Parts: sequence; structure tokens; C-alpha cells
Amino acid sequence: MSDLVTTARQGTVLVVTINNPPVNALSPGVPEGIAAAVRAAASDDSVHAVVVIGAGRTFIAGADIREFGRIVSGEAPPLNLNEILTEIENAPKPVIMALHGTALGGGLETAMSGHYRVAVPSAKVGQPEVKLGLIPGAGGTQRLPRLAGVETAMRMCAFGEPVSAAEALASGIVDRLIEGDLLTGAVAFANEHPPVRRTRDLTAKLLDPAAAESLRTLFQDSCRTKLKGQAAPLAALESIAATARLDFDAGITNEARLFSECLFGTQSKALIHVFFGERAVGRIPGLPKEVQPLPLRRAAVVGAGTMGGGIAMCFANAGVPVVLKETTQGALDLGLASIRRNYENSVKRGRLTAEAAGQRLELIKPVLHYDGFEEADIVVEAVFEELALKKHVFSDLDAVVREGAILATNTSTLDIDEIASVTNRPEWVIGTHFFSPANVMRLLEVVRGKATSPAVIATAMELAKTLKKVGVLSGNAFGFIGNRMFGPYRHEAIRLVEEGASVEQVDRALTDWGMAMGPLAVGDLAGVDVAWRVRQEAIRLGIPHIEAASFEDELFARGRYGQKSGAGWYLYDDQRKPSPDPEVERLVREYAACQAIPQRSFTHSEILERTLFALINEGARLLEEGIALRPVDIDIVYVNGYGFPAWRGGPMHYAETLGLQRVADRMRALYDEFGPFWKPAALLEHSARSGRWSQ
Ligand code: T1G
Repeated sequence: MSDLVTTARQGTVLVVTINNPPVNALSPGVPEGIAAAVRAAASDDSVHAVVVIGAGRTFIAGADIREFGRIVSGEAPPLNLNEILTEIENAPKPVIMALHGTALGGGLETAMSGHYRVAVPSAKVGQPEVKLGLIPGAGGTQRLPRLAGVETAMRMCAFGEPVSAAEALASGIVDRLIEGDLLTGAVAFANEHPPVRRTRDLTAKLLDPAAAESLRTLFQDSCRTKLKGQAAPLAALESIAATARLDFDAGITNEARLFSECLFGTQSKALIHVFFGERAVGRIPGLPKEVQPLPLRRAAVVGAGTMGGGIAMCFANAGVPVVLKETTQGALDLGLASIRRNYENSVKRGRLTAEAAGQRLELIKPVLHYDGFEEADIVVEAVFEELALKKHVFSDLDAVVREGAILATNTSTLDIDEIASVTNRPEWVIGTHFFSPANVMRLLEVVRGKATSPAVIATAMELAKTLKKVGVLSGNAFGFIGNRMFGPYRHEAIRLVEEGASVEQVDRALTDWGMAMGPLAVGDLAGVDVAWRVRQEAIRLGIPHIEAASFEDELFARGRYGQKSGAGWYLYDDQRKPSPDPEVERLVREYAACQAIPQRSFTHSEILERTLFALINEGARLLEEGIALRPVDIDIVYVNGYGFPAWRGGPMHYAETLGLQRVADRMRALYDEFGPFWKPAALLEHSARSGRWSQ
């Protein structure tokens, strides 16, 4: 036995413990160790049953995801879990799986190869493989429907959300909940001498082909809407539906074929890149290891508008008491009403109990002055996006907030150093750029100023985890990472409309490709006036590649600010539902004629190329300038903050998938046709040779 899997006896029960921190993944040696222990028990007459349990914080959280890259590249042999799990299932003595923490993917499949499963009430079980662009590849799509029924299996495998131990018990996945010590409870269960019961033989819950197909069609429609463009959910449904016409072994073979198709596809590569990327961005090169995050026990927020209110909710949701300040009672009441409404909606949707909502509201203390700010460990300023106003607030805060507290600004574009310059403690000033709605969006762009101390950076990155967000560190450039790149992307979207494409065609090309929303519709959501002001500020600061004149000026001049004014690039009804506006089409053609812009038609791929390549090129410039630390940081910003499809991996990963040489070649051609805006970044030209972004 290797250290990964150890055994011990409890009477006539053999206890098999998996010890592969941090999450007991099925790394090479683990499944083999479990099978060897079960095999040994089979031939040991003094043993009547086996209990398998995980050491540490969880049962098996899945196959070792790091192995997949090695399998695809041929460095490692294909997954061999099926033979091993079949051997466990065929054991002549009962095998009881004891579950705690998260039994996910190959972990749940291993558990289902056992004859019984017991779990602590806090355990969760699931098949999240689709979140990695994969499907269960070790019998999950064959054993789960046998235990929980076809509908539950389809829901769990197509959407990948884990279920609680109680739900698992109710659906038949788990046989008993263990209050108290799990191992004691599992051994007690084994000592009741339950008969061997192979999951493969449990066919009562399977459906006939017609019923299975109609369920599959239902879930397919839902997947095509909610998981647009993703192949794995549909493959998982196909594999589960096959239980209606294939016997177990044929079902396993069919599943393995579908699994392999997913594994060797681009979507799983992209989603695995995002999985590890979301963990890598938390590691800041150059930040001294001994620098520890400071404790954040109390918070304060200035401004109870849409952003301020959402940020206050983030703190309350994490159990951190927060003071929320506004300048007038009216504004404060408005802010609180919106917070209350958000919580009521969460309760209505069953995402929160009324009691929990009440407790969170209790944690938010509304004030009209800086009362309570002296006790705050961190203050987040979220007032209107205007430099003078923010500087005014920061000089106030510098006077009232205690030494050693962090002063953060939620600015989405402005200069952190400029804001910090009005305080006597620029080393305690940092940018914490939340995304709207702040209580929903997972991304937190953390922006370091030139004086920001390592401890403040470490604390802000840790804050992201506390608030259940993904923190990405950015340097202090206009628009940081996300908005800086969005500028050229949106620039090209507007140019394409000026040159003859329709507003709908541009947005449709990107949403069909996978973006959550088209760039022009995003403009209307964020506000054409906001984008116009940001562009004026960028022009004033001499930021390169920002167009002096644009059709957007026409929209702004006519008060077409987007959703908030009922018209922008689109017309909006009172439900804010967009519809194409022939008036915009007329105005833009008029504008183009005035500007003597040649007109032409565009294909979807031309629209994709011009918009996405502009995004990628600006990303390369950010890496050159050191504003973004790594290409993966840019990918995680775009996937979590700008609706970039995770199954395409983010802009920089996508560029590598396309081929950096091809991207560079096309960009040079656009440069020849359109000029300096399209000058390929030096890093792109350099990286094109190796095909990988080089630093
Ligand atoms: N393989 C390898 N490493 C893993 C891993 C895994 N399955 N899960 C986590 N890690 C690493 C992770 O990268 C991090 O490393 C550390 O563990 C802690 O994770 C055949 C095909 C279990 C809920 O999709 O969802 O089985 O950054 O920071 O927030 O059908 O990790 O410290 O170096 O996320 O407490 C299916 C993936 C695989 C589950 C814990 N399983 N993991 O969350 O910690 S495919 C999954 C998670 C499969 C079979 C198929 C979460 C977690 P580092 P963490 P956490």
C-alpha cells in the first residue's frame, strides 16, 4: 500500500483511508490503492466488509484534473478508472463508501461503485464534469440514473451542480445520513451485514427509450438556452439517455467514447485553463511569502448607489458588519430599499431563508455622517465616477479613518495614485473595482497604486476570497485590465456600424459566438453617457487608440443614453426589452456620409475578427506594460467580468487556440488597411513564433 491509500481493521471491517491532500483527487496510485485493498479483503476470511473513507477535509473530489493535459498530450495513458471501479463493484463482500466534504466527479463515481454510501449531513455530491467541458468518464452516466433516476441524473450531469446529503438520501444516491462521527457510523452500518448490492444491477429506475428521449429533449432545450454553445452537457444527456437501450457494459463503452470526444475537444482545454486560472490569479509573483493578509472584521462603504449598495451586501453576505454612508436621507432610503428588494428576491427564489436575509440586513448600518468609520478595518468608496469628488471623499476619510485601515476605491477607470495623493497614507490606498451588480458578479479587479504596500495588496486579494469573488491584480493604468481592453473592442464594434454593418448584426455575431451580450447592448446597459465621459477623459489623458470622433457622439448629443433613457443603440420598452431602432440606422448612415466613410457589408467572421483581435492586441499591450501579470489574469477578468465564454478560455487563451501566428498575420493586414490602431503589439509578434504567449 502506498501512503496515498492505507488500511486498518475495526473488528472484521477493513477501513481503507485515502490520503491525497488537498482534495483526495484520484491521482495515479489512488484508485489502484483502493482496488488493491478491496482485493485483499476479498481473500481475507477474517474480513466481512470494507469501509472506504477520505482523510482530511473531503472524500474524493474527482479525477486528478492535472492528468487530463498529460493524457491529451500522450504523456499519460488514457483514464483506466472503469476497470478499477468494476472490480470494486464486483467485490464479494459489501463495500461501504463513507462520504464527507465534496464527493465530486470521479469521487461520486467511485462512491457509486461501492454497494452502499453513508454521508454526514454537511456532505455534498455531484458530477461537475461539464464545468470542465467533460462528462462523467467512469460510469457516472450509467450508475447515477440507476440510483437516483434518469431525471435527477440528467439534471446533475448536464448542469454540474452538487446536491446536499439530504437530497442525495431522498433521491437514493446515499443510503444513510450519519449524525456524529462518520467512520463510527460507517463501521456500524457495515456491522449490520448488508448484502452485496451492485449498482449496475439496479435497473428499476431506468426508463424506456421514448420516456428517456422526451426527458432528454427537455433538458437539451434548457441546456441550449442556459449553456449556449457548450458540447459537454448535450453529450452527458446522450450518454444517460442511452441507459434506456444499452445494457450496462455497452453503456460504459458509449460513455467512454463521448468522454474521449470531450477530452480531446477545445472546450475542455479552455475550461480546465479557467479552472486552474481562477486559482493561479490569487498567487502574486514577487509578493513576499511572509506578508500576511490583515484581519478585516468591520467595513464601511461610502455611497449607497447601485455599486455601493451591492458592495455593502457583499460584506453582509460574508458576515462582516458594514456601515453604509450617504449624503442625504433620500439617497440612503433609496439605497436601502434596493438592498432590501434584492434580499426579498433571493428569499422568493429560495436562495436564502427569510431569517438569513434578516440577519444580513442587520449587518448593514446606514449613516449620514462618518459615524462608525473610525472602527472600520477597510473603507470602500463607491461614489460617482468623478476624480474631484473621489479626491474630496478620500481627504475626508484620511481625517476620520483609523491608522492601519485600508482605504479602497471602487473607481472603474481613474488614477489610483491621483486619488491617494490627497491622503497622508498612500501606502494604505488600493483600488477594489467591483462589477455591476456587485453582489452577483464574481470578479474583483484589485488595483495597486505605486505606493500601495504588499500587506494591503495581500489583504485585498484575500478579501476577494472572503467575499466569494475571484480577485485579479492589475497595475494602475487607465481602465485597468478590463475596461482598458474593452475600449478598442467597443471602438471596432462602433466602426463596423459606421462602415455599414447594422447594430444588431454586430451584437449578434458576438452573442452567437458565445459572448453573454454584444458590445453595443453592453454600451446601452452601462450607459452611452458613461462611455462618452470615459472616452472624453481618455482623450484628455492622451490615452492611445481612443477615437476622437465617433457616431457615439451623435447618440450622446441626442440624449440616447441607453436603457436608462429608453433609447441608445437600441429602443427599450418599459421592461427594458431591446428592439432595433430604424432611427439609429438612419442617423448612422447620415453620419457616415458626412464623415465620408466608405460603406460595405460584413460577414460574421469579419466582425468577430475585428472586435476580438482588437481585444487581444490590447491585452498583449497590457502584458508588455506589466499592467496584467500573466495572460491568464486577462482571461479570468474577461470570463468573470465581461461575459466572455469560459468554454473559449478567455481572450488570450482563445488567441492561442486560433494560433498566434495567424492572429499576428491578420492584424498586420488590418494594420496595412486601417493604420496605427491595428499596429500589432510587439509581444504578439514575438509570441507568434512559439505560438504561446511569452513574457
Ligand atoms: N484535481 C486536481 N487538483 C484539484 C482538484 C482535482 N479534481 N480539485 C481541486 N484541486 C486543487 C486546486 O487546484 C487547488 O490547488 C487545491 O486543490 C484546492 O482547491 C473521471 C472526468 C473540491 C470544491 O470538478 O470544485 O472526475 O491552487 O482551491 O475552494 O468522471 O476544488 O492550491 O494548487 O478549489 O475548497 C471532477 C474540482 C473532476 C471538482 C474544493 N471534479 N474541484 O474547493 O479549494 S473531472 C471537479 C473543486 C472527473 C471523472 C471526471 C474544488 C473543491 P492549488 P480549491 P476549495
